[in-house]
Amino acid sequence: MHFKLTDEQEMMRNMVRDFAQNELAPKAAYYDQTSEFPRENLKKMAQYDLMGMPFPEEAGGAGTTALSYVMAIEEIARACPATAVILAVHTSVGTMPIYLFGNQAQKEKYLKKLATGEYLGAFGLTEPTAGSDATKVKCTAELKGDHYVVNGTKIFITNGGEADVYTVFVVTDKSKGYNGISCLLVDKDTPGFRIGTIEKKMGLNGSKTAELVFENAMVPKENLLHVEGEGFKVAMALLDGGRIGIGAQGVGIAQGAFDHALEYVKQREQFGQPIANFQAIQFKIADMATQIDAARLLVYQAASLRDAGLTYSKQASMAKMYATDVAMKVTTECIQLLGGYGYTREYPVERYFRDAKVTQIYEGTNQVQRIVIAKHLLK
Ligand code: COS
Repeated sequence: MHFKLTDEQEMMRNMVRDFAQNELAPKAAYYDQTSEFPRENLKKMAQYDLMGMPFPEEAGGAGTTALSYVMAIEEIARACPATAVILAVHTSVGTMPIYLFGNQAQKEKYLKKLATGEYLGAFGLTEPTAGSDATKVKCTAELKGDHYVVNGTKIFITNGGEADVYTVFVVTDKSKGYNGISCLLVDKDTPGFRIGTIEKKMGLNGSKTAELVFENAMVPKENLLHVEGEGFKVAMALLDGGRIGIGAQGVGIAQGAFDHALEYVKQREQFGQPIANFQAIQFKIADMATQIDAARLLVYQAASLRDAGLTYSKQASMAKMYATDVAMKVTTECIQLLGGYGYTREYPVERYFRDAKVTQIYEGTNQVQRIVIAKHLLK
């Protein structure tokens, strides 16, 4: 086992760190306060070849490993968590399905545009009655002639209303349970498809979360991804990869808040000295740094298994669960370290705290991660 990054990995991480700190961090509070979608950040990330990191160069991507990908997501989340989730969803569950399961025509139509950042991708699985139990999808797709006629709604869709193409999970055969779920690629201007409610959220305000509404939406039958009835397994396989990305986001959020808290305790004086001199503070920062490193190692482990072509479902869930719990714990402690200032918008730690919360919820709640881990242990 090697715990040291290669020179190439170090270089890539430093490049993304500099980019994120210089170009993304200065406007993170602005996007949080205005809820404006950070298009400008996406354009910059496209210029740095970050929009299609894991895809081969001939497909418009950068051909990076999963390990380098998670390091990049971590650095972007450390600077601007909302931008990190837009990118992570676009890449790992928005574009990856087309790369892994798309046919030649679908790849030609979508992959390059997504990988170069000309298009933005999204993933539509959750419904009002199907979240943790993804088998209970009710959105229907009936094949009539050359089109699937789609009816139903999807909720809590990251990049909803901003994406150009959506990977949407639908029931094509109700009698077959999860073996009757299929996956369709839905263009944003599909007749009968519209964006419904845009959620007002506690955090990650720069990223859009929307309802997708299908009213006799006409999706061309050639937009079926993979084969009918395999949609549930496609979704589960994609979520394994997506979860490593959310774990990386958790590490980045924790590290971003910690960076600010560490600087603060060195500057802030009470009782005639910097509060960093007090053991009560030192114990807290030691615990936080240890937890962040442990989370980072779990995320890197899951990504390395993926790079090695080994199974990584259990480790992806462990990484996602642990890293996002650490993000919540560390951001909470950071507010405590800053005291009254931590609770104000003058300092960014309250934003990291609000951004952290949803990482324990999306791409499978952390309770779901425990179910996945236990399933692997007990089988
Ligand atoms: N990769 C590929 N296939 C998988 C898989 C994975 N990671 N996990 C399960 N499958 C397959 C199984 O092999 C099984 O196939 P067979 O019928 O051929 O045996 C099938 O899918 C059903 O698997 P299982 O019985 O484990 O499904 P469950 O309904 O018990 O799964 C959980 C339960 C909770 C683990 C699953 O529904 C889940 O992960 N839910 C959370 C979904 C989620 O993250 N939602 C958030 C919204 S999307 S952002």
